[in-house]
Amino acid sequence: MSERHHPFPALPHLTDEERIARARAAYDRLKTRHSCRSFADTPVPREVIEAAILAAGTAPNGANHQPWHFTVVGSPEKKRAIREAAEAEERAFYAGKAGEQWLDALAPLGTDADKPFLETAPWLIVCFAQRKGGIAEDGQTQNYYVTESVGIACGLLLATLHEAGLATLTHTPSPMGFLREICGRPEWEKPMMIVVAGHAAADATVPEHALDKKPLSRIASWL
Ligand code: IYR
Repeated sequence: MSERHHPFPALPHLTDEERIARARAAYDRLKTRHSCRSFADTPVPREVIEAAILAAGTAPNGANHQPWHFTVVGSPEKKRAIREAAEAEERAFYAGKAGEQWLDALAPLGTDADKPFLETAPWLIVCFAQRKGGIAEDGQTQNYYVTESVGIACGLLLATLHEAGLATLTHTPSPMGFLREICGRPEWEKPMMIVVAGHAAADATVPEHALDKKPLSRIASWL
């Protein structure tokens, strides 16, 4: 038996010209987002992060189980613990665990095992995927399309933080099981990424290739 339904919420009444202009304006704003790897220690109000996480929580997801959890880390002690554990993994990664091909692919980014931004940035948002648990988070109920759901939620999180004028980084130390322990999350949750949020440092840069986006003709086809 189907649950009660509500009328579909009203969307703005726009002309096609207005729709085109809005879509282009959204693209113009989103295309200025780039991963930031050097953050200032300037504080950011907690309310910005709260609103961005609420936006992330609106993501389409499997059976509306909302299989995500966001642990927001602002305490210097916890940030230090995350930095130390992440750098230990990154040292092994850059010392060879990654393999030559991966390290060659990363060379243009100029990244290394040092991750000072994990302490400098005001907020680390650790994004967890709930492999099980359902909406009640019972740790047992089957969840669906978990990776897809959490991926979309993280996209909305990044877009909202960008819209709020913040610099962001998706940081993925590998393996990152240590995050479950530091954040005190249950074994059925899998850390997916750390979204680092704050203000870019005055000396922050983006690699030249970051501006090379594939043209529409390569990323879309029309049937
Ligand atoms: N986690 C490492 C390596 C890394 C991997 C990819 I794929 C990137 O796009 C960027 C970095 C690091 O953070 O340095």
